[in-house]
Amino acid sequence: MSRQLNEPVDAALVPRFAGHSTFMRLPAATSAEGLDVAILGIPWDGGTTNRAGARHGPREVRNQSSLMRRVHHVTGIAPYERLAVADLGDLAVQPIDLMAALQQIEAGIAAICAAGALPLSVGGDHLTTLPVLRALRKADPGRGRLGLVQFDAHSDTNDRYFGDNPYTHGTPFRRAIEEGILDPARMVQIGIRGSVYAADEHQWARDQGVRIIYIEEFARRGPEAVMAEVRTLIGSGPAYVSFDIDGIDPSMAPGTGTPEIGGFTTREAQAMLRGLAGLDIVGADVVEVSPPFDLGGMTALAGATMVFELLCVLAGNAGGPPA
Ligand SMILES: [Mn+2]
Repeated sequence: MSRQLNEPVDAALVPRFAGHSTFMRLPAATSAEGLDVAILGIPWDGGTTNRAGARHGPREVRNQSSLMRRVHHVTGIAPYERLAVADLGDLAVQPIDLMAALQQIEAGIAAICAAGALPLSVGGDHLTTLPVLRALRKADPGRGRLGLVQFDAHSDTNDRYFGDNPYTHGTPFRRAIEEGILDPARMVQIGIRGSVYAADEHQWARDQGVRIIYIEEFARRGPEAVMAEVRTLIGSGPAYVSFDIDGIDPSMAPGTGTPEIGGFTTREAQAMLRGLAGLDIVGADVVEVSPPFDLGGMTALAGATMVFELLCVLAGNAGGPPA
């Protein structure tokens, strides 16, 4: 293969606190052509129903991602030796018009798909995932509906907010099921908890066949058993991975708009992401990092680390010798 692989700026030559701020200190790219994985920001939180601020997520996750080194300490995978990766920058999404923003996000992801790259995006609130999924579905209609592995405190399958508004960060996965993008029989949500608006709030999702693993069940079974079930449930079909940072306990990730105490730890999150190895992942995101609520960048660091874990899973799946 003649494609060009990219390496992060050498930390032995330029200290990690210096230089341009890009995801993982990778080159900044203006196009996804030639890339296997495009890391990008979606700085938009127009779907947020309560405490806004996730629009500032990509910039801080970029900053904290300078702490990531080259090689995964468990798997030994050096992702940049296997995959062509770059920082594609942020999608230029305007913050005022929700419907226009959804179209801008979808168009941005569609361009990445058309270039043959896989989108690994950093939000932004969880509504950003809906236009990403729309673009992925349209990019390859022949591969069928997507499965979903969702790490989150919230199911995000509500119907309407503030009257008759169908698009908020509490509704993306209901819309994606309704639109025939996601196959609810191959959807699993892990870490769900917290008070709800109504006792039957999750019933619609359950009725569709979505597997909801509440945090209490997760705590009883642990990450390995849960991920074994996830791999069986997702099977060999295509799947998307969405990591809402509020799945992590707010003592470890306070910088998010809708924190819920009693969550999984950062270490459990890492263990779960490693358990995705072997799945046919067509795209992934880390969303809901909200720097205005963060402390010392700890939530952005958790988000950046999850991006690195996801990248290493993708690289492991790519397999084979270095290109
Ligand atoms: Mn969410």
